Amino acid sequence: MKPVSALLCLAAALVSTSCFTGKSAQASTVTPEQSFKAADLDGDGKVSRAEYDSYLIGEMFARYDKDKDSVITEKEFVSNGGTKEGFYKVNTSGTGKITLHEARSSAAVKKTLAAPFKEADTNGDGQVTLAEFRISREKTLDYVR
Ligand SMILES: [Ca+2]
Ligand SMILES: [Ca+2]
Ligand SMILES: [Ca+2]
Repeated sequence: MKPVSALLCLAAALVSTSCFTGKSAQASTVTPEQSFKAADLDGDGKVSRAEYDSYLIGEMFARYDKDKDSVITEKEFVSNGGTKEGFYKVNTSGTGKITLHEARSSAAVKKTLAAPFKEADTNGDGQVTLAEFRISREKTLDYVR
């Protein structure tokens, strides 16, 4: 199965805003350290897969939910560069509105985030350190291109 490109934009949330703004030249004001700290929920200096997913999905959700009503509509999803197919892959309830809970529990989203996490975790111990995170930033950018 081919990954849904719109969902790959979630992975870009950590490293770039280009997927969402369409302006790749626009530099992000968020440093890798800041992103890493935000992702490391328990503050142990490592980002686990669960923390990684949680952070990226939260970021993605905030970006897609333009009107901040805590749901992503099909219109919001598509206007952010997503596809209808991608939308209904996440919106398993078929209500036309993706909730944060739905996004977090989406198998499609988790599946999409497996590859960038694996790339980031260069020594394969299931945790991403800041050093690994720094290296992976560039790789993730390549991945989502
Ligand atoms: Ca952690
Ligand atoms: Ca909304
Ligand atoms: Ca690691």
